[in-house]
Amino acid sequence: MNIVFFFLPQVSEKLPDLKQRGKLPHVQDVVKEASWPTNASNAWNRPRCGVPDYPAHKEVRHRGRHRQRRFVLYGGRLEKTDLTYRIVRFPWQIGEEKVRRVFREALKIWSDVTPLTFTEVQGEKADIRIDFTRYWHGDNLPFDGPGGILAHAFFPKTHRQGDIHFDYDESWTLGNHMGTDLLQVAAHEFGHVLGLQHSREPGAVMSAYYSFSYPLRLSEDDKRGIQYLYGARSETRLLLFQPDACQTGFDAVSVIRGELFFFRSGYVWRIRDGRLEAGYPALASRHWRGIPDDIDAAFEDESGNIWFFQGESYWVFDAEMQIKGPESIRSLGLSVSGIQAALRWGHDSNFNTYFFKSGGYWRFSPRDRRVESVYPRSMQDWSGIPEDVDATFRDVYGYAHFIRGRQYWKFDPVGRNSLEGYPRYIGVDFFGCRNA
Ligand SMILES: [Ca+2]
Ligand SMILES: [Zn+2]
Ligand SMILES: [Zn+2]
Repeated sequence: MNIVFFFLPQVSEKLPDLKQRGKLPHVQDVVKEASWPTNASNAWNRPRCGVPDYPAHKEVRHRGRHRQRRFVLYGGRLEKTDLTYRIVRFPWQIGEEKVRRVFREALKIWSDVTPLTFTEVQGEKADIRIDFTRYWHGDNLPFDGPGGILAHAFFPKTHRQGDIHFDYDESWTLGNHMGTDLLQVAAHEFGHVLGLQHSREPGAVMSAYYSFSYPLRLSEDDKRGIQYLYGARSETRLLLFQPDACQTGFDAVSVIRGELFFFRSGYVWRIRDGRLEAGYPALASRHWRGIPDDIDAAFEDESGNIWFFQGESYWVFDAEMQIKGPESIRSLGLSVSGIQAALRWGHDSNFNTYFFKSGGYWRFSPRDRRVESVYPRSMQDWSGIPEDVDATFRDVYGYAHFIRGRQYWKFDPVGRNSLEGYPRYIGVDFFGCRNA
């Protein structure tokens, strides 16, 4: 069956003369794209998405406490959250591996804030199909050559659900102004395939008009829209997997303002004077908004700021206020990503801090914000400590603790070796668990 066309003008504050309210067809079963008159004003030629804007009464209007939501839903969502995608044909300007990376990145902004997952498949059926086509290409929604319409996509619960088409005739490019940025357009079209309509918020990824803004990130409006459809990621995930301190290992541990904080999978345990504080474990995001669920390492610097690390990025907080991040850890002089542990080792006046990863460590000066060398030193300097540690911290007496799995080693700052009788179990010594 072919798709029925109708023409629906762009409703825009900037083009009040073009508003044509009134005789709009029933939007209930609209499956089509708009086609634009060629003799209209130049405004029509602004590069944009080929999916039409729907009239205002389809807009979901909720009054939040502070601001109105402006995202628009088409009326459905995909019925599963673990999705596959396939790239059928590629643009000629960009190498295939790079194109793959672009689509991964464009999907990630949606999966970062929802329970959605995306897996690329090749040569088999996929939930989302990405193609580069020209002019008439089989869906009654022809492209128009260079400029004008850049791409279009089909909403959930329509008969071409999951299809995304890019106009092959655009000069696709990445990260510069020499053409049309594939990442930006792809992120937008994925929003449609997942069920989002155009947003009226100018800076939104889901704005109908092409824009170029790096780094690519969802606006608050985009985020509310997609979470309205699929829910938020942390809630769905974390409520399922609250770890048991007697049974789990830890992502990171740090003393913060004299109290000991253990981190695991988005949760934090807070220990003061050897006792777990009431109300813990709690969501780490309650204290530090915006840090990832799976941090790699944390430490408190000499001015009491707390640093969090994850993958390529780090964040710095002054108490609960973020003052930096996400920043690339490369700016600290590291050439690896995913450090495993961070230790502030207080016996020298430079407040040196150590980063650990896979049998090596780096000395870092928080004052200079720089590791002394890009090359790691050998873990043999830490006598008796295993090569791969998950977390480390220094206690108030000056002992360093190194954690791996559910066990820890205690390191003597004077003798510079691991104390006898270790490793011991964290659960038993810090959380009062009966046995390990
Ligand atoms: Ca075009
Ligand atoms: Zn669009
Ligand atoms: Zn098409």
